[in-house]
Amino acid sequence: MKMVFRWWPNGDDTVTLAQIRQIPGVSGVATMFSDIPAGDVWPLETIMALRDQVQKAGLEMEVIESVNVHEDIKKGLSTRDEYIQNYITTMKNLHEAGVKCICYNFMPVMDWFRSKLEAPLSDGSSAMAYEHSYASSLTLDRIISGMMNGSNDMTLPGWEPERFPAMAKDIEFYQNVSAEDYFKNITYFLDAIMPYAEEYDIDFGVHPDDPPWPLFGLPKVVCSAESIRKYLALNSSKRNGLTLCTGSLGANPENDVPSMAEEFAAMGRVPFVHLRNVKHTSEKDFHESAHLSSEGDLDMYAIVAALQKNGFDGYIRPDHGRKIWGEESRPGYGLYDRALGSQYILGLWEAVKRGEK
Ligand code: CS2
Ligand code: MN
Repeated sequence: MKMVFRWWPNGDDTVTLAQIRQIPGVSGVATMFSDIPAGDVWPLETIMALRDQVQKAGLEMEVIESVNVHEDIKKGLSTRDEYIQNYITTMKNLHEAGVKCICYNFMPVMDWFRSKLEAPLSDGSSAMAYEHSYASSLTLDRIISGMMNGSNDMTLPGWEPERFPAMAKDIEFYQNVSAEDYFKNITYFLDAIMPYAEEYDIDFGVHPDDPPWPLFGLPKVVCSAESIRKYLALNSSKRNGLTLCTGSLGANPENDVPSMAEEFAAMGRVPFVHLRNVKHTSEKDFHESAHLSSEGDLDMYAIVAALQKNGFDGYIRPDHGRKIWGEESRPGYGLYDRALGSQYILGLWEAVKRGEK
Protein backbone atom coordinates (compact mmCIF):
# COMPACT_ATOMS: atom_id res chain seq x y z
CA MET A 1 0.00 0.00 0.00
CA LYS A 2 1.16 3.49 -0.77
CA MET A 3 -0.30 6.62 0.81
CA VAL A 4 -0.72 9.56 -1.55
CA PHE A 5 -2.11 13.06 -1.17
CA ARG A 6 -4.19 14.96 -3.71
CA TRP A 7 -2.45 18.05 -5.05
CA TRP A 8 -2.93 20.46 -7.97
CA PRO A 9 0.00 22.00 -9.86
CA ASN A 10 0.59 25.42 -11.41
CA GLY A 11 -0.44 27.46 -8.39
CA ASP A 12 -3.94 25.96 -8.31
CA ASP A 13 -3.51 24.76 -4.71
CA THR A 14 -2.87 26.32 -1.32
CA VAL A 15 -0.93 23.24 -0.26
CA THR A 16 2.71 22.88 -1.36
CA LEU A 17 4.74 19.83 -2.29
CA ALA A 18 7.18 20.74 0.49
CA GLN A 19 4.36 20.51 3.03
CA ILE A 20 3.17 17.17 1.65
CA ARG A 21 6.72 15.83 1.83
CA GLN A 22 6.67 16.41 5.60
CA ILE A 23 3.59 14.30 6.26
CA PRO A 24 4.99 11.01 7.58
CA GLY A 25 4.24 7.99 5.42
CA VAL A 26 3.03 9.91 2.37
CA SER A 27 5.04 8.82 -0.66
CA GLY A 28 3.45 10.70 -3.51
CA VAL A 29 0.71 12.83 -4.96
CA ALA A 30 -2.47 12.19 -6.90
CA THR A 31 -2.57 15.04 -9.34
CA MET A 32 -3.98 16.38 -12.61
CA PHE A 33 -3.90 19.34 -14.95
CA SER A 34 -7.11 21.18 -14.20
CA ASP A 35 -6.39 23.62 -17.04
CA ILE A 36 -6.33 21.05 -19.84
CA PRO A 37 -9.91 20.66 -21.09
CA ALA A 38 -11.40 17.16 -21.05
CA GLY A 39 -10.77 15.50 -24.40
CA ASP A 40 -7.44 17.20 -25.14
CA VAL A 41 -4.15 15.31 -25.17
CA TRP A 42 -1.90 15.89 -22.17
CA PRO A 43 1.43 16.72 -23.85
CA LEU A 44 4.39 14.55 -22.91
CA GLU A 45 6.70 17.50 -22.12
CA THR A 46 4.11 19.04 -19.81
CA ILE A 47 3.68 15.74 -17.98
CA MET A 48 7.45 15.20 -17.71
CA ALA A 49 7.99 18.69 -16.34
CA LEU A 50 5.41 18.05 -13.64
CA ARG A 51 6.85 14.64 -12.83
CA ASP A 52 10.30 16.21 -12.44
CA GLN A 53 8.89 18.91 -10.18
CA VAL A 54 7.16 16.31 -7.99
CA GLN A 55 10.24 14.08 -7.86
CA LYS A 56 12.50 16.99 -7.00
CA ALA A 57 10.28 17.59 -4.01
CA GLY A 58 10.98 14.00 -2.90
CA LEU A 59 7.60 12.60 -3.94
CA GLU A 60 6.23 10.22 -6.59
CA MET A 61 3.71 10.89 -9.31
CA GLU A 62 2.20 7.45 -9.87
CA VAL A 63 -1.46 8.37 -9.54
CA ILE A 64 -3.48 10.72 -11.71
CA GLU A 65 -6.82 11.99 -10.50
CA SER A 66 -8.46 12.53 -12.90
CA VAL A 67 -8.11 12.22 -16.63
CA ASN A 68 -11.61 13.45 -17.32
CA VAL A 69 -13.75 11.73 -19.94
CA HIS A 70 -15.11 14.06 -22.61
CA GLU A 71 -18.89 14.49 -22.49
CA ASP A 72 -19.24 13.30 -26.12
CA ILE A 73 -17.87 9.92 -25.02
CA LYS A 74 -20.40 9.78 -22.19
CA LYS A 75 -23.16 10.79 -24.58
CA GLY A 76 -22.07 8.23 -27.17
CA LEU A 77 -21.81 10.81 -29.99
CA SER A 78 -20.02 10.03 -33.25
CA THR A 79 -17.28 12.50 -32.32
CA ARG A 80 -16.27 10.25 -29.41
CA ASP A 81 -13.67 8.29 -31.37
CA GLU A 82 -11.38 11.27 -31.69
CA TYR A 83 -11.62 12.00 -27.95
CA ILE A 84 -10.97 8.35 -27.17
CA GLN A 85 -7.84 8.45 -29.34
CA ASN A 86 -6.70 11.52 -27.42
CA TYR A 87 -7.38 9.71 -24.16
CA ILE A 88 -5.20 6.81 -25.30
CA THR A 89 -2.39 9.19 -26.28
CA THR A 90 -2.61 10.77 -22.83
CA MET A 91 -2.37 7.29 -21.28
CA LYS A 92 0.74 6.57 -23.33
CA ASN A 93 2.35 9.83 -22.24
CA LEU A 94 1.46 9.21 -18.59
CA HIS A 95 2.92 5.72 -18.83
CA GLU A 96 6.19 7.17 -20.10
CA ALA A 97 6.26 9.38 -17.02
CA GLY A 98 5.82 6.35 -14.74
CA VAL A 99 2.12 6.72 -13.92
CA LYS A 100 0.57 3.49 -12.62
CA CYS A 101 -2.99 4.41 -11.79
CA ILE A 102 -5.65 6.67 -13.29
CA CYS A 103 -8.79 7.68 -11.43
CA TYR A 104 -11.70 8.88 -13.56
CA ASN A 105 -15.44 8.98 -13.44
CA PHE A 106 -18.30 8.41 -15.80
CA MET A 107 -20.76 10.74 -14.11
CA PRO A 108 -22.77 12.70 -16.66
CA VAL A 109 -22.51 16.50 -16.76
CA MET A 110 -21.27 17.10 -13.25
CA ASP A 111 -18.91 15.39 -10.87
CA TRP A 112 -19.65 15.36 -7.11
CA PHE A 113 -22.15 17.80 -5.69
CA ARG A 114 -22.75 19.32 -2.24
CA SER A 115 -25.45 21.75 -1.24
CA LYS A 116 -23.11 23.40 1.28
CA LEU A 117 -19.34 23.73 1.00
CA GLU A 118 -18.86 25.11 4.51
CA ALA A 119 -21.44 23.69 6.87
CA PRO A 120 -20.56 24.55 10.49
CA LEU A 121 -19.90 21.61 12.82
CA SER A 122 -20.29 21.65 16.60
CA ASP A 123 -16.52 21.76 17.25
CA GLY A 124 -16.12 25.05 15.38
CA SER A 125 -14.80 23.46 12.19
CA SER A 126 -16.77 23.24 8.96
CA ALA A 127 -17.25 20.57 6.32
CA MET A 128 -19.07 19.99 3.08
CA ALA A 129 -22.67 18.87 3.44
CA TYR A 130 -25.59 17.65 1.39
CA GLU A 131 -29.29 18.10 1.98
CA HIS A 132 -31.36 16.24 -0.56
CA SER A 133 -34.64 18.17 -0.59
CA TYR A 134 -32.79 21.48 -0.77
CA ALA A 135 -30.38 20.18 -3.44
CA SER A 136 -33.26 18.90 -5.55
CA SER A 137 -34.97 22.29 -5.42
CA LEU A 138 -32.01 24.27 -6.78
CA THR A 139 -31.90 25.68 -10.30
CA LEU A 140 -28.76 25.03 -12.33
CA ASP A 141 -27.68 28.67 -12.04
CA ARG A 142 -27.87 28.48 -8.25
CA ILE A 143 -25.97 25.22 -8.22
CA ILE A 144 -23.17 26.67 -10.33
CA SER A 145 -22.97 29.92 -8.38
CA GLY A 146 -23.04 28.01 -5.06
CA MET A 147 -20.16 25.79 -6.13
CA MET A 148 -18.22 28.76 -7.53
CA ASN A 149 -18.72 31.14 -4.62
CA GLY A 150 -17.40 28.61 -2.16
CA SER A 151 -14.39 27.54 -4.22
CA ASN A 152 -11.95 30.13 -2.86
CA ASP A 153 -11.06 30.94 -6.48
CA MET A 154 -9.63 27.50 -7.18
CA THR A 155 -10.92 24.99 -9.69
CA LEU A 156 -13.17 22.50 -8.01
CA PRO A 157 -12.55 19.07 -9.52
CA GLY A 158 -15.36 18.28 -11.92
CA TRP A 159 -16.49 21.90 -11.85
CA GLU A 160 -13.97 23.27 -14.32
CA PRO A 161 -15.56 26.48 -15.69
CA GLU A 162 -15.25 25.23 -19.28
CA ARG A 163 -18.13 22.87 -18.47
CA PHE A 164 -20.66 25.52 -17.45
CA PRO A 165 -21.91 26.87 -20.79
CA ALA A 166 -23.09 23.43 -21.95
CA MET A 167 -24.43 22.16 -18.62
CA ALA A 168 -28.11 23.07 -19.07
CA LYS A 169 -28.27 21.51 -22.54
CA ASP A 170 -26.34 18.47 -21.36
CA ILE A 171 -28.77 17.86 -18.50
CA GLU A 172 -31.62 18.07 -21.01
CA PHE A 173 -29.85 15.65 -23.33
CA TYR A 174 -29.60 12.99 -20.63
CA GLN A 175 -33.31 13.12 -19.77
CA ASN A 176 -33.85 10.79 -22.74
CA VAL A 177 -30.87 8.50 -22.17
CA SER A 178 -31.81 5.22 -20.52
CA ALA A 179 -29.46 3.57 -18.02
CA GLU A 180 -29.08 0.76 -20.53
CA ASP A 181 -27.90 3.10 -23.30
CA TYR A 182 -25.57 4.81 -20.89
CA PHE A 183 -23.98 1.48 -20.00
CA LYS A 184 -23.45 0.86 -23.72
CA ASN A 185 -21.48 4.11 -23.92
CA ILE A 186 -19.36 3.04 -20.97
CA THR A 187 -18.70 -0.35 -22.55
CA TYR A 188 -17.63 1.30 -25.80
CA PHE A 189 -15.16 3.47 -23.90
CA LEU A 190 -13.80 0.61 -21.78
CA ASP A 191 -13.42 -1.73 -24.75
CA ALA A 192 -11.42 0.95 -26.52
CA ILE A 193 -9.05 1.85 -23.68
CA MET A 194 -8.54 -1.39 -21.75
CA PRO A 195 -6.16 -2.98 -24.30
CA TYR A 196 -3.95 0.10 -23.85
CA ALA A 197 -4.32 0.00 -20.07
CA GLU A 198 -2.83 -3.50 -20.33
CA GLU A 199 -0.09 -2.39 -22.70
CA TYR A 200 0.86 0.64 -20.61
CA ASP A 201 0.49 -1.08 -17.20
CA ILE A 202 -2.04 1.40 -15.94
CA ASP A 203 -4.79 0.48 -13.48
CA PHE A 204 -8.04 2.33 -13.89
CA GLY A 205 -10.27 3.14 -10.95
CA VAL A 206 -13.70 4.51 -11.73
CA HIS A 207 -14.93 6.89 -9.04
CA PRO A 208 -18.39 6.23 -7.61
CA ASP A 209 -21.23 8.67 -8.15
CA ASP A 210 -21.33 11.25 -5.44
CA PRO A 211 -23.96 11.41 -4.00
CA PRO A 212 -24.77 7.82 -4.91
CA TRP A 213 -28.36 8.33 -6.07
CA PRO A 214 -30.08 9.96 -9.09
CA LEU A 215 -30.22 13.74 -9.18
CA PHE A 216 -31.55 16.15 -11.82
CA GLY A 217 -32.74 13.16 -13.88
CA LEU A 218 -29.15 12.13 -14.70
CA PRO A 219 -28.21 8.46 -15.05
CA LYS A 220 -26.18 7.07 -12.15
CA VAL A 221 -23.89 4.13 -12.66
CA VAL A 222 -21.54 3.40 -9.77
CA CYS A 223 -23.48 3.67 -6.55
CA SER A 224 -24.01 0.22 -4.97
CA ALA A 225 -22.33 -3.19 -4.79
CA GLU A 226 -24.63 -4.39 -7.54
CA SER A 227 -23.84 -1.53 -9.91
CA ILE A 228 -20.10 -1.92 -9.24
CA ARG A 229 -20.30 -5.62 -10.08
CA LYS A 230 -22.05 -4.67 -13.29
CA TYR A 231 -19.45 -2.00 -14.13
CA LEU A 232 -16.52 -4.35 -13.54
CA ALA A 233 -18.18 -7.02 -15.68
CA LEU A 234 -18.52 -4.62 -18.64
CA ASN A 235 -14.90 -5.32 -19.47
CA SER A 236 -13.11 -8.27 -17.90
CA SER A 237 -9.63 -6.73 -17.86
CA LYS A 238 -8.19 -6.57 -14.34
CA ARG A 239 -7.24 -3.01 -15.24
CA ASN A 240 -10.91 -2.11 -15.23
CA GLY A 241 -11.11 -1.33 -11.53
CA LEU A 242 -12.79 0.76 -8.89
CA THR A 243 -11.70 3.78 -6.89
CA LEU A 244 -13.28 2.75 -3.61
CA CYS A 245 -14.41 6.13 -2.29
CA THR A 246 -15.79 5.30 1.14
CA GLY A 247 -17.40 8.70 1.65
CA SER A 248 -19.23 8.65 -1.69
CA LEU A 249 -20.53 5.10 -1.28
CA GLY A 250 -21.09 5.55 2.46
CA ALA A 251 -23.44 8.49 1.82
CA ASN A 252 -26.09 5.85 1.21
CA PRO A 253 -26.58 4.09 4.59
CA GLU A 254 -27.68 0.96 2.73
CA ASN A 255 -24.19 0.50 1.30
CA ASP A 256 -22.12 -1.85 3.43
CA VAL A 257 -18.72 -0.32 2.71
CA PRO A 258 -16.52 -2.87 4.57
CA SER A 259 -18.16 -5.72 2.65
CA MET A 260 -17.65 -3.83 -0.63
CA ALA A 261 -13.98 -3.34 0.28
CA GLU A 262 -13.72 -7.07 0.95
CA GLU A 263 -15.47 -8.21 -2.21
CA PHE A 264 -13.77 -5.93 -4.72
CA ALA A 265 -10.30 -6.08 -3.17
CA ALA A 266 -10.52 -9.89 -3.20
CA MET A 267 -11.27 -9.67 -6.93
CA GLY A 268 -8.08 -7.63 -7.34
CA ARG A 269 -10.10 -4.78 -8.78
CA VAL A 270 -9.36 -1.95 -6.32
CA PRO A 271 -6.26 -0.01 -7.40
CA PHE A 272 -7.13 3.17 -5.47
CA VAL A 273 -8.98 4.01 -2.27
CA HIS A 274 -10.34 7.34 -1.04
CA LEU A 275 -10.79 7.13 2.71
CA ARG A 276 -13.12 9.54 4.42
CA ASN A 277 -16.07 9.39 6.76
CA VAL A 278 -19.61 10.76 6.62
CA LYS A 279 -22.22 11.50 9.24
CA HIS A 280 -25.86 11.11 8.28
CA THR A 281 -28.34 13.62 9.58
CA SER A 282 -31.23 11.80 7.88
CA GLU A 283 -31.57 9.22 5.14
CA LYS A 284 -30.35 11.36 2.23
CA ASP A 285 -28.77 14.17 4.22
CA PHE A 286 -25.23 14.07 5.49
CA HIS A 287 -22.13 16.06 6.24
CA GLU A 288 -18.54 15.01 5.79
CA SER A 289 -16.72 14.36 9.05
CA ALA A 290 -13.23 13.85 10.42
CA HIS A 291 -11.75 10.52 9.35
CA LEU A 292 -12.09 8.70 12.70
CA SER A 293 -14.76 5.98 12.99
CA SER A 294 -16.08 7.71 16.10
CA GLU A 295 -16.72 10.94 14.17
CA GLY A 296 -18.97 9.52 11.48
CA ASP A 297 -21.08 6.54 10.49
CA LEU A 298 -18.41 4.42 8.79
CA ASP A 299 -16.34 1.78 10.51
CA MET A 300 -12.95 2.85 9.20
CA TYR A 301 -11.09 0.06 11.00
CA ALA A 302 -13.32 -2.55 9.35
CA ILE A 303 -12.72 -0.98 5.94
CA VAL A 304 -8.93 -0.88 6.33
CA ALA A 305 -8.92 -4.45 7.70
CA ALA A 306 -11.08 -5.68 4.81
CA LEU A 307 -8.69 -4.13 2.29
CA GLN A 308 -5.56 -5.46 3.87
CA LYS A 309 -6.89 -8.97 4.51
CA ASN A 310 -8.05 -9.25 0.92
CA GLY A 311 -4.72 -8.47 -0.64
CA PHE A 312 -5.19 -4.78 -1.45
CA ASP A 313 -1.89 -3.45 -2.72
CA GLY A 314 -2.80 -0.13 -4.33
CA TYR A 315 -2.85 3.53 -3.42
CA ILE A 316 -4.81 5.15 -0.62
CA ARG A 317 -5.41 8.82 -0.09
CA PRO A 318 -7.20 10.64 2.67
CA ASP A 319 -10.23 12.14 0.99
CA HIS A 320 -11.90 15.46 1.76
CA GLY A 321 -11.05 16.98 5.10
CA ARG A 322 -12.91 19.50 7.22
CA LYS A 323 -11.86 23.10 7.33
CA ILE A 324 -9.99 23.44 10.64
CA TRP A 325 -7.62 25.83 12.40
CA GLY A 326 -8.75 28.71 10.19
CA GLU A 327 -7.15 27.28 7.06
CA GLU A 328 -8.23 28.78 3.74
CA SER A 329 -8.07 26.25 0.91
CA ARG A 330 -9.98 24.55 -1.84
CA PRO A 331 -13.07 23.09 -0.10
CA GLY A 332 -12.30 19.60 1.19
CA TYR A 333 -8.66 19.84 0.21
CA GLY A 334 -6.88 21.76 2.93
CA LEU A 335 -3.63 20.48 4.41
CA TYR A 336 -4.49 20.09 8.08
CA ASP A 337 -7.44 17.77 8.31
CA ARG A 338 -6.28 15.56 5.46
CA ALA A 339 -2.85 15.27 7.08
CA LEU A 340 -4.54 14.20 10.33
CA GLY A 341 -6.62 11.72 8.33
CA SER A 342 -3.58 10.21 6.66
CA GLN A 343 -1.95 9.56 10.04
CA TYR A 344 -5.09 7.92 11.39
CA ILE A 345 -5.32 5.67 8.32
CA LEU A 346 -1.64 4.73 8.55
CA GLY A 347 -2.21 3.93 12.22
CA LEU A 348 -5.11 1.66 11.38
CA TRP A 349 -3.05 -0.01 8.66
CA GLU A 350 -0.22 -0.75 11.10
CA ALA A 351 -2.60 -1.94 13.82
CA VAL A 352 -4.31 -4.39 11.46
CA LYS A 353 -0.98 -5.64 10.20
CA ARG A 354 0.53 -6.20 13.64
CA GLY A 355 -2.69 -7.66 14.98
CA GLU A 356 -2.47 -10.36 12.33
CA LYS A 357 0.83 -11.70 13.69
C1 CS2 B 1 -14.11 14.16 -5.80
C2 CS2 B 1 -14.11 13.87 -7.28
O1 CS2 B 1 -13.36 12.17 -4.80
C3 CS2 B 1 -13.34 13.35 -4.84
O2 CS2 B 1 -12.73 13.96 -4.02
O3 CS2 B 1 -13.64 15.41 -5.55
O4 CS2 B 1 -13.90 15.05 -7.95
C4 CS2 B 1 -13.19 12.86 -7.84
O5 CS2 B 1 -11.88 13.34 -7.85
C5 CS2 B 1 -13.57 12.52 -9.27
O6 CS2 B 1 -14.89 12.15 -9.33
C6 CS2 B 1 -12.72 11.42 -9.85
O7 CS2 B 1 -12.87 11.40 -11.21
MN1 MN C 1 -13.60 10.43 -3.57
